[in-house]
Amino acid sequence: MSTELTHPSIVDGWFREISDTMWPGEAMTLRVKKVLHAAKSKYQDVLVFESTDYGNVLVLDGAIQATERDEFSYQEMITHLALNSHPNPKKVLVIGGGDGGVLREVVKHKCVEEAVLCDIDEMVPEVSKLYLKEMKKGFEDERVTVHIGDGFKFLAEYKNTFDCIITDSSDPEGPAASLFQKPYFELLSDALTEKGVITTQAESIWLHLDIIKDLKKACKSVFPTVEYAYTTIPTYPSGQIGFMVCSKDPNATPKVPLRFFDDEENDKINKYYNKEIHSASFVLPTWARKALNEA
Ligand code: SPM
Repeated sequence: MSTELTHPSIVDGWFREISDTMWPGEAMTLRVKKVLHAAKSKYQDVLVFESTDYGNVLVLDGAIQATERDEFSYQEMITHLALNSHPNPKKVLVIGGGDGGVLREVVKHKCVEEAVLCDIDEMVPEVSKLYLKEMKKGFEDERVTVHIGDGFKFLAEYKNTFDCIITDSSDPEGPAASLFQKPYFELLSDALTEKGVITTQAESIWLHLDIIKDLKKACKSVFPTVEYAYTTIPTYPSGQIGFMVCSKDPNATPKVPLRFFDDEENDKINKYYNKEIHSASFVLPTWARKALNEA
């Protein structure tokens, strides 16, 4: 007799994403068809469920990381904003991103010769390979190497190595908080080549302006070029999430892509990103622009 999996975040058939610190007083809810995986890894609570309308959903420590219906908007933007702001990215590192979605986007760039992923939690790639059929494609490219371990320790071993580094982190609570602070950006800068570019998950202007301001200050204390861009995504709190795009090149202009996919190719391989949205994603509403200009 098989026992159906359950999870405390699912009540009356609805998953509820509650956080009193990151998005107080609001919660995304998704209707659950079936729980596919519910377990504690060495580092976090890992839940995968099939939803009625958003496909399979990956949830870490109670926070939605990706749904099959809208994940592309986050993964395409965090990746192509970085890679298309570099003149010729050959070696790319992804910190976090164990679901493989960002890797899938990195390997769309033919100039990339090597893509390395470092995630601390081996359970995330494992469940992705089982339940997230589009995201797992990231692991299937022969240019990809996966390293399971601590991003800080991994980075400390590399100097002047990567052309782009993408940090696909969880929210800045607990261990992930260090990925939003100056020492981390110093490590990234050291691991980058001369004109290296990073993007890092940079939260929502609707909910986290103070976090974004502090993050921008930390980035600016290390990188000469720092800009905030964003994407829309229905299943992240407030439907919007940003990225800090930073370059070691003081003359870099991330708002204008240095490279782009031609329109025909773009429409075949990307669902959200295009060269127009690359530039448009840096245009902020007035209140957010004012707040971030002061940072
Ligand atoms: N590759 C996708 C992983 C997503 N990485 C984390 C994004 C954090 C988003 N913060 C909001 C999470 C709550 N839904």
